[in-house]
Amino acid sequence: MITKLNTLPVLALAFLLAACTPTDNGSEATSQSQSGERHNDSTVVEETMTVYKTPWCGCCTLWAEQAIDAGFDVEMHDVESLHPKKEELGVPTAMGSCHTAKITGYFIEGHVPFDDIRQLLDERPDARGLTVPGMPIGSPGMEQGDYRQAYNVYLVRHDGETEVYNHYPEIQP
Ligand SMILES: [Cu+2]
Repeated sequence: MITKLNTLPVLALAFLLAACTPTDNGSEATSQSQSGERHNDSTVVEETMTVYKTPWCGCCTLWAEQAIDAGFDVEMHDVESLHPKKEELGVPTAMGSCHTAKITGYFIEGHVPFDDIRQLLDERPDARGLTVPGMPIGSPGMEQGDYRQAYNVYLVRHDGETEVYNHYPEIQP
């Protein structure tokens, strides 16, 4: 039982990394026009957001670049393995994604939309952080045309309990 639980996150992570690489190559040409969008509502966020990612993760970089465009002060760190950081910050293994960020005591796991991070910093709930598990198509940094699959942003409480913080419905272009 224990060995099964231990191998599962590793397999999930390998899948995530494999899934990220093709989108990286394909989206390089389009990332320019996307980051050229104007964000009129973006007031500067004072707190620095530290982003931990593996060197070969393209969608992680796209997300971090969009965070900068959205007014966040971003510091990027390449790491060989994200597991120690996820463990330190209390990201539930079943709810992980391709990159892990930290801002004022909260973790931000995966492709979390930036308005949700702003809301978190405004509300300051008693929690560990926010996560978008996996890598949903159409989340920030995971754009594939105009399609968006439905996904949830989860708030992870200190006891490990999770609740839906925001829901993004499917968009069919
Ligand atoms: Cu990703």
